[in-house]
Amino acid sequence: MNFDLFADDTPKGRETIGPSAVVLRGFALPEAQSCLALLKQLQAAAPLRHMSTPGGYRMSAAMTCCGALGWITDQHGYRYTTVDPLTGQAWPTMPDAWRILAREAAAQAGFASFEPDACLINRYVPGAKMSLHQDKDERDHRWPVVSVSLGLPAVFQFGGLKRSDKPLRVPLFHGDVLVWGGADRLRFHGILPVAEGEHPLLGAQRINLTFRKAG
Ligand code: MD6
Ligand code: FE
Repeated sequence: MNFDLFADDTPKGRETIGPSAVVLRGFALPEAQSCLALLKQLQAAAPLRHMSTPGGYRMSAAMTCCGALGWITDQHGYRYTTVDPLTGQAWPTMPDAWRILAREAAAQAGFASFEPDACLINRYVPGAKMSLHQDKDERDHRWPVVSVSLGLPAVFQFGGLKRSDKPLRVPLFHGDVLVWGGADRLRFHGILPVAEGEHPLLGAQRINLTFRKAG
């Protein structure tokens, strides 16, 4: 672990964290301001909400989606839907700028022609976390997942193919983009509780956008 990663001036460049997993440091920084404006619009159409796991636990991260498909969890399980159950409307359209950002990040990581049809938006306030899980509700696991971090930093746990495998800890900062697929696609992963803090653009929150080709 390189403790300089926790310094204020966030690292740049690319860090390989698995055979097919890479952190593109600061890749989304040029888009960060416009991302926030888009986020406001999307939230007005599809509000952030705390979903419950099939086992009945309320997730501490608030979630919404955009794109043709949105991911939900409730007492019936985890799945993708075309309609937001909260509004009864289709999920908002994925902004072109986001689709292009995700495609370019995937290409940088060696996944050409990535066309996401789903974007999950997670908001973490200090103390919120994401327990270890696999992303496996997508139809074709040959496509990668592209994850954009905005706002407060967080520690990403990157485990193995078994839940019991000891996870790596990867700090993620505002503007970082994580791409993974291939042999890493089904690795368990999660987010440790977000620490208190104030981000100059986002205040006391971390936003994560994850792009997938789900259908
Ligand atoms: C998060 N991310 O960063 C949660 N999943 O807030 C994820 O669960 C995730 O970042 C698959 C691929 C990348 C991710
Ligand atoms: Fe995930």
